[in-house]
Amino acid sequence: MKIVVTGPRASGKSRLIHNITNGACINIERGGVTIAMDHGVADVDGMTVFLFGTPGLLRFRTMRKILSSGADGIIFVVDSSDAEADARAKLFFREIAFFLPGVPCVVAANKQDLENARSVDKVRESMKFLAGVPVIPCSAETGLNVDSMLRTLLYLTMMQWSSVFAKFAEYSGRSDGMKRLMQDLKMEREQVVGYLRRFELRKILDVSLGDEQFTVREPVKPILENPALLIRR
Ligand SMILES: Nc1nc2c(ncn2[C@@H]2O[C@H](COP(=O)(O)OP(=O)(O)OP(=O)(O)O)[C@@H](O)[C@H]2O)c(=O)[nH]1
Ligand SMILES: [Mg+2]
Repeated sequence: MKIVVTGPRASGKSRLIHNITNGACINIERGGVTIAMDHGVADVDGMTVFLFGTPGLLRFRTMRKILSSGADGIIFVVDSSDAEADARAKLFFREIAFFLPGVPCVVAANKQDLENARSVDKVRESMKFLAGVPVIPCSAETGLNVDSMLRTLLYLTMMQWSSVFAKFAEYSGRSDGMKRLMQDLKMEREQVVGYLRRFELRKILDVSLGDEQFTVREPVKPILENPALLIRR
């Protein structure tokens, strides 16, 4: 899956990706400020998660647009300890809703390890625009709730695609796999090929277009069949 990590400057996006990937990530930065992107790959129960962190300076909008393209989920990071950044967060929230309408999102109410961190209720009260989106108290510094926040998002993402993924599971490895997908999803070949390519890139499928076949990759099978496994811990 492709997950974009966005939010205003200094909210902790880079630190969060560092935490999720145990430091196995790149950050293109100058003086501690991201000027291009963060990138890291994580494995969650066999599912490959490609993380893209955006620059938090307003002027890098084009970079954020490029990084957001095709994302399956959004981690929106806010600084729970800095109420003065809330107005900026609103601008970034509008921006990501514009780039990725309808894409599942969770809010990381970050920096909960700090003494002056606000509770989730207070964060919600101050940032009304977060209504309807899960807000999870976490700390990129200590790792508090980082795993469950990511799992919640992956679960929401899997649910969003559940009707398509159910068909992937049903027709995986079958010689008429592609034809069946076209029939069941009522789609043209081109569209189905687009889906197959999308989820091949995200390491959910192996695709053999010549044979009109695809297979669900072994490590993701259990989650594809039962996404609730992601959050049942
Ligand atoms: N105490 C504490 N500090 C944090 C946490 N997350 C990030 N920080 C600190 O906050 C500062 C900014 O963190 P970054 O991860 O660089 O923030 P960013 O959102 O990537 O910033 P930009 O890329 O400039 O937009 C750094 O000094 C981090 O060490 C946290 O959960 N707790
Ligand atoms: Mg950064």
